[in-house]
Amino acid sequence: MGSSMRVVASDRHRGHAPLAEIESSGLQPPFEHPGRADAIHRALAADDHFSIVEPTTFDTNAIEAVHDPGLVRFLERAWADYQVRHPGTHDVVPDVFAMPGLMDGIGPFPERALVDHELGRWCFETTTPLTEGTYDAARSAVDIALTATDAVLAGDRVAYGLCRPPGHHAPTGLYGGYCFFNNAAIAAHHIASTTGTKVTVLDVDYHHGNGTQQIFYRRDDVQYVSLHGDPARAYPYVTGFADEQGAGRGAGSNFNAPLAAGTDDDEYLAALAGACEVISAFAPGVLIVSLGVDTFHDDPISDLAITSDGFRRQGELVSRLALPTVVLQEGGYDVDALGDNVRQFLLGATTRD
Ligand code: Q9C
Ligand code: ZN
Repeated sequence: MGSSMRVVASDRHRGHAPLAEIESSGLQPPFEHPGRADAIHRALAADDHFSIVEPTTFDTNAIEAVHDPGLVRFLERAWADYQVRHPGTHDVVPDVFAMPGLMDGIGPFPERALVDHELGRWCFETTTPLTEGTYDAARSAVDIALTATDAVLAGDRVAYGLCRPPGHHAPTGLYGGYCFFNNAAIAAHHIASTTGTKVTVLDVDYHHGNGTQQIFYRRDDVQYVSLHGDPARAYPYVTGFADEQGAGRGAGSNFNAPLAAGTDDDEYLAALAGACEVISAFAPGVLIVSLGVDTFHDDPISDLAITSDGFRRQGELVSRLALPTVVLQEGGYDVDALGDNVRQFLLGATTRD
């Protein structure tokens, strides 16, 4: 490798620090916690193939180009608003979800100023608490994604953004799945809208990136390609099936590869090779990788069987696309292996440098 890979990271992620998470109907310590990003940071800082830089600060324009501005305004003040009626609440979670069925036959869903009402309007599930520093952490993750993206647009062959919280479950107007702002989608739209270049988001996280799929489903300038646990058994259950292929102008620009439980390195790499053919046919100018390493065999919330060496092979395969590449962190919950697994993917991804 000619020079070290730029890693964009910030301590601001630590502000998002939930005490608990409702996982498979049980209340327990959160899988998505600050120790994750700290572990990745340590592993990359100890390897001189990487040089760690702070992000630039961006305003909300790039976020609001993808997300409902109402979601941004809500997340900015929701935790503080909640304290007024419920003083001392550490983890803010909705108790009522504003499901359309509540208003069936009555009329359009009303907008209300009460934060308890608004929580159920903007949040789609139970595992994603708001804490005091969540909004600042989510903004820092976007800053990281955009800083890594600008490095690639300025000529880096590969750059990595250590985003936390992750982003791929957040659609235009909702948060959930540990995600608040869709870092990868914001980066992809930023590239497509400022350069006119077609972009592919390749999502290798264990979970289907329902948010990224939704944001680009009707667009032909951003392709979404995902490998993930089959939603017939895996979160988020509602999306990620193979027959979701895009619509309107975006028909054919969405590709889902649902995988069986126990999928190993060779089987995964065969599916990834197929995904790379789909990407080559789309002919993007820039690639964004939503890098989840929760496909790891020891991950506590997933059921695939990828090894650390498998992540290096994934990176190598992606590098053969020979595209300017922005790698952004999504999931991965085996904290002991997390740093090395990310490092292996990134070393593989620089094979051609
Ligand atoms: N029983 C990311 O990896 N919990 N989000 C699943 C299944 C939420 C994962 C519950 C998983 C969210 C970025
Ligand atoms: Zn995941």
